[in-house]
Amino acid sequence: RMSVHGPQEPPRLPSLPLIGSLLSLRSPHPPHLLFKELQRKYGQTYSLMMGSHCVIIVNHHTHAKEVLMKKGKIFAGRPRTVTTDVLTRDGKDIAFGDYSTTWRFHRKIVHGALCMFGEGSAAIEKIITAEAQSLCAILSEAAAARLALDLSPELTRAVTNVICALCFNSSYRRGDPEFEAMLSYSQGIVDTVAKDSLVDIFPWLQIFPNADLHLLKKCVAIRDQLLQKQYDKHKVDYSDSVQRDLMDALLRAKRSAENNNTVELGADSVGLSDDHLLMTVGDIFGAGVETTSTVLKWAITYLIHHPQVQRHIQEELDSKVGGDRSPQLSDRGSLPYLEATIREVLRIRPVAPLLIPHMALSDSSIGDFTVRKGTRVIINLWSLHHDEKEWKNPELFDPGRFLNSEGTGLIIPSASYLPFGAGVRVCLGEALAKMELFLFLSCILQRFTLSVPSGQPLPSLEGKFGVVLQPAKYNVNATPRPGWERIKCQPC
Ligand code: HEM
Ligand code: PLO
Repeated sequence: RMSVHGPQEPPRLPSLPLIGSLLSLRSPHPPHLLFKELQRKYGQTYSLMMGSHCVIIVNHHTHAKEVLMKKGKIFAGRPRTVTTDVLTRDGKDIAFGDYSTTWRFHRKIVHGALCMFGEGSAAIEKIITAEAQSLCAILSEAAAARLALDLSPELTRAVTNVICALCFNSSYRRGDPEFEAMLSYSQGIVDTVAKDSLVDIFPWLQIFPNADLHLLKKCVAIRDQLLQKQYDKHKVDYSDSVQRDLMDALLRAKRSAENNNTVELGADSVGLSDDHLLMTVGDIFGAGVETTSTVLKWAITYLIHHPQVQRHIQEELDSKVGGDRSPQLSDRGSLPYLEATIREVLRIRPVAPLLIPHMALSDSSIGDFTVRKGTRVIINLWSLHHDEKEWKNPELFDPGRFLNSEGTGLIIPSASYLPFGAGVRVCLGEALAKMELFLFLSCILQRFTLSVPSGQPLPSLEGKFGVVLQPAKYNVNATPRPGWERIKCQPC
């Protein structure tokens, strides 16, 4: 659709105060659903005012890819907001920090460290597998005691231990008070940070309940203490000759910048201040915990709704892995149905349904629409993943979408699929997350069948919108599969 009128503004919503209050008053629909609905009236790309900020909402994959990939560098900015500034000491992190040389530098260091300790290392596979096995031992215990279990804290601890190993070379035991503290502060942050303001809203003082800001500050203070403790420990033990984890990698970069010792290249000037280091680790730790555990919870929720999918995965596991050993990463290629299921979970319930808001760093355009520097751009991934033209019956959970017609090979059936974003701001943890999802789910389903206790309703599929889209909590029965009764499930 070429415009004959030259540059034009995207359609703009008229009743701005209404939208603002809809969002802040928790309209019956969370913003990703509301924004999808508004397409009917305004088209796929439209704009609205939030306070004094112009925000463009993108609902279609062609415009989304233009923003993220083709013009990725122009739209790589991040707007600053009150809550993210509290969390990140004014944007000194990767996810919420604006595009800058400091940001690029940190992304590079983290990327390198994740390759070294994550994707590329056999050690991380061992760590994940061990965590998966000890998770299974807990399920086994509960099954023996005929207890239904809220899996959420157990999954979170397992995932936390993986990211702890990567960031701090440490781990938490069950019942560790520091872990319990972490659980509750992190939930406090998820509940309050970028709340409604991923679609950054109105003058904060008017709509932001003080109680929320207070809670956020309290939770951030506890988190910061925890990060600081790890930082101090690492500084004491640090040696140039061994890099144990991400913290060491960052410390090494800092030391090396300090040794350069010129005024221009000092550690602070390239953004290697203590604050930057702490906030970067905090990002990876927070993202590492909240995203992966959320996807695992969604996966289990959908598996409980679709026992036939569970059976199909188990049959695949039985025939390709068997019962004598745990699944390993090298099995990934021979378990396409499990991979397809993971892809479908990431489609139907994207962790970050609006990604993180982007911002135009210079005047530009999206399709025929002009976009001024400073405009915020929200990619509605929910719309992409539920586009009826791209996905048949989009609310139906069907892993088969991601398989070829013989059911033997994986496909991406639509261009309207970006669970990890794309381009300059693409997720840094994609490879790690996929390893974890595969190893945890395969280990659990090899040994157990998951269901809700008889008489209980199926868990809700409606997510709670926040900085991540979370499923509600419920209890699960894990029934050991034949041959996987208690004794075989002890952690090795
Ligand atoms: C950013 C998805 C796991 C680290 C993002 C974004 C998405 C995403 C959609 C936003 C992209 C944008 O704003 O354009 C996911 C999903 C995950 C996952 C679906 C799990 C299945 C992880 C893990 C880590 C991580 C395990 C850390 C190890 C990050 C970071 C960013 C990010 C640091 C910010 C990147 C930037 O702004 O430059 N992720 N993520 N993610 N993710 Fe993930
Ligand atoms: C989760 C709560 C933690 O205590 C702090 C934290 C840090 C990084 C955030 C993460 C939270 C939520 C998920 C985010 C991640 C950075 C990238 C990731 C926003 C707030 C996603 C999905 O984009």
